[in-house]
Amino acid sequence: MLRFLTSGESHGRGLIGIIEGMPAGIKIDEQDVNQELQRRQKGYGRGGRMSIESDQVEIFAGVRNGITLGSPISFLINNRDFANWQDIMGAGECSRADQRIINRPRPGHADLSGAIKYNQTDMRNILERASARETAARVAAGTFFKKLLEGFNIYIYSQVISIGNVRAIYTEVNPGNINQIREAIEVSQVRCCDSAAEKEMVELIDMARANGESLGGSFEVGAIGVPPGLGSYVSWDRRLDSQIAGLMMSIPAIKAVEIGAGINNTTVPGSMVHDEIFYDVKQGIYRKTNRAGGIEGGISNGETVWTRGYMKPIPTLYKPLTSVNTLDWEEETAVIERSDICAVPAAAVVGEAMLAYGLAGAIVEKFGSDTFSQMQEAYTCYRDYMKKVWKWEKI
Ligand code: EPS
Repeated sequence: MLRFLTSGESHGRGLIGIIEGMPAGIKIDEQDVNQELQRRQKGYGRGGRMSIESDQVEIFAGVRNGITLGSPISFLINNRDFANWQDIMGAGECSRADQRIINRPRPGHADLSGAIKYNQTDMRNILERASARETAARVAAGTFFKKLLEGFNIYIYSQVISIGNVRAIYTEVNPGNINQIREAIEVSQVRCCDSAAEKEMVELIDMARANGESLGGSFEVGAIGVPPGLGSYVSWDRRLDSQIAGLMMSIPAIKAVEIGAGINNTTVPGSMVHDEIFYDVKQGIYRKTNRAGGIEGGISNGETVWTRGYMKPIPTLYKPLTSVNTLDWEEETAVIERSDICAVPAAAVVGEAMLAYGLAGAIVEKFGSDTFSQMQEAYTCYRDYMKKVWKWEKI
């Protein structure tokens, strides 16, 4: 079983990740991870923290000479900002801990619900872990999962679909255009391949910043090259779509998820939803549509697996909403914590890591997890079975 854990507070010493269940024999180094971390830091509308941090990973264990050992992998991402916070957020006695106390919870963040749950009068003890800073560790872990998937010719992509009320013209990603789309998205300030929409999104973010507002939006994350047969309907918790939906929802500020065109599919009759099945001797079994998002009955069907995450506007507003000071229960405005105006592009990169984790877990479940090469041999046998029995030519 593949699993991972992260630890660390936003202004503490750093973030730590531990991955258990990765096979031996995967080639990876710190530069691979750092490239992913840099992608997460980008995005128009990101806050001042991104000019302090230049996220770099140190791999502590589980990798030797650039190859995974099969043992637990651990890594560290130092918080450069800790230099400014060590007397406030250090593990030992802090001489300035009382200087950044929070008693005016931000509507929409974990401040109040977390303080109630953990009986914390200083809500900084909540927001430090609830912060989206934690997602840097997920992206680092996601690099390992992506490397595993690439050994099976499975590639992850993401694109921003909307920011606020600005919606991009949609371009479906497929094996034929993924490299070209990825190039366009990587140079976009908002990870959107519609340059006209990108311009409008940037303007909208500038307006939000000027008005003390924040913005949410939506993004698509997908995986091409996924073989049929991952996940299962036999038990509720093995359905691949429910696993992926949960992983996307676990990203801070995500409040809705759809698998494939799940939302639009509710508005049209069945004959316009379900992806008809065709066969010809050259292609084998194929489909002309993929509104199911590559998953039917909780099982991957060999089409692109795609999902969309819907992100609420970030709770910190520089024109704060009404809240309560929990010291005297008087009505006051919520605290203002340095924050992003819009982090939808960053959330898309985090979504890639979470989708990669879900699919890597399903691959490990189906093809084993001790040795990368043996998993690939098992996959070759599976592909032969798919071709021979199911006339499947796509993988
Ligand atoms: C973030 C780091 C945080 C926030 C932001 C994202 O750093 P700081 O709190 O020092 O500014 O900027 O987190 C949030 C917006 C949030 O609401 O949690 C990061 O590294 O992505």
